[in-house]
Amino acid sequence: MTGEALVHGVVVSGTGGVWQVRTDDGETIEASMRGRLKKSNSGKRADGSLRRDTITAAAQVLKLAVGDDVHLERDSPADAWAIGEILPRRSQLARRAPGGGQGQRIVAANVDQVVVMFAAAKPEPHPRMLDRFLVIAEGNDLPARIIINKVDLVGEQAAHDRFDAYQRAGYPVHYTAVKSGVGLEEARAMLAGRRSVLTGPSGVGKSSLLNALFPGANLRVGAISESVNKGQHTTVGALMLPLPGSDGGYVIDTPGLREVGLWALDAEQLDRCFPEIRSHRDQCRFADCSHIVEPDCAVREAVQSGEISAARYDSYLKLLDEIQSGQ
Ligand SMILES: Nc1nc2c(ncn2[C@@H]2O[C@H](COP(=O)(O)OP(=O)(O)OP(=O)(O)O)[C@@H](O)[C@H]2O)c(=O)[nH]1
Ligand SMILES: [Mg+2]
Ligand SMILES: [Zn+2]
Repeated sequence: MTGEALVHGVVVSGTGGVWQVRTDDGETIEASMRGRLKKSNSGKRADGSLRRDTITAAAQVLKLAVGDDVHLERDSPADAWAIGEILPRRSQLARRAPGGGQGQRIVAANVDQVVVMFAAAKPEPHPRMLDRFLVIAEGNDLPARIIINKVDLVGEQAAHDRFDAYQRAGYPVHYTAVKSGVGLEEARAMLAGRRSVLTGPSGVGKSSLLNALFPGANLRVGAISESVNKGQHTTVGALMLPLPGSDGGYVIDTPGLREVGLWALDAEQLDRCFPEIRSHRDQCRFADCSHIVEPDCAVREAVQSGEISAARYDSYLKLLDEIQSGQ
C-alpha cells in the first residue's frame, strides 16, 4: 500500500463478484474481491485478520457475506476499490450446503440478534413457523427476540396470553402496534446500535415498524415490496439496511431465511434448540433421549406438569419427524 489510509466498511449487499460496502463515513462503495491467488501458510495475521494474498482462498472458506467487516484498498486500475481484508467474525448465520457436505452457506456475518416478527392477527400467526425461526437462531448460537405486532387488532392481553409460552421459554417478547404507537420506544431501543436479522412472514408490518422507528428508512409498505421473487426459486442475497440515527444499527433482511425447509438441521441437536427442553434434557435417564417414548424422560414429565408448553413440545416432535424423514 502507498500510505493511503485504510478504509473500513461493512458489506451491505452483493453476491459473488461485486459487493456494496458502506464505509464508516456512511458512503456506499462498490468493491470487488479480486485478490491475487497466492498460496500462503496460514493466511492469518496475529490479530486473526486475513491477508490480501489469501483472500481468494479465504472467500472460499469464509464465503464473504453481507455483514462482514472489511478493509478496502485501491485496486489497479486506479479508481476501483478492492476488498483487501476480511476482519474476524464475531458470529454468523449459516446453513449447511445442500447435500450435507462440509460446505456452509453463510447468510449473514456479525449478527448480534435474530428478531422474529409476527402479527397478532392479519396474517394469523403460525406458531410452528415461529418455532422454526427460533430453532434456526439457536442452531447458530444467536440470541433471538420476538416482536408481536398489530396488537391493536386483538388487544394486548390476548396477545400476551397467546405468546406466553415464549416468554416462559426465556425469549424476550415485545408487543407493538405501529398503527397506534404501542411499544415503539422499547422496539427502537432493542434495534438501535445492533445488527439484527429481522424476519417474519409477509404482511406482519416489518417495513411499517422500521419506517415508524427510523424516519428516513423509507421502506415500501404493503404489497409487492419483497414479493418480486416469489414463485422463483432463486435465493436472493441478504441486504443490510442502516437504521438512520441509530448509532450504527442495521437491520439485515435475508429473504432466504424464510425458506426454512432448506435449513439443514441435525436431529440430535434439535432438543438443544428449544431452551425449555434444553434445560431439562440433562435429567433424562438416557443421554441420547429423543423425548418421545423413553422411560424417565424429564422433558415429557415437564410437558405433563405444564412447565413446558404442549404446543412447543409438539413443534419439537413435528420438526424432528421432518428432519428424520429427510424433509
Ligand atoms: N392494524 C395494524 N396494521 C398494521 C400495523 N403495522 C402494519 N400494519 C399494516 O400491515 C400491512 C403490511 O405491512 P408491511 O409493513 O408492508 O409488512 P411487511 O412485514 O414489511 O411485509 P413484507 O414486506 O411483504 O414482508 C400494511 O397495510 C400496514 O399498514 C399495526 O400495528 N396494526
Ligand atoms: Mg416489507
Ligand atoms: Zn427425554
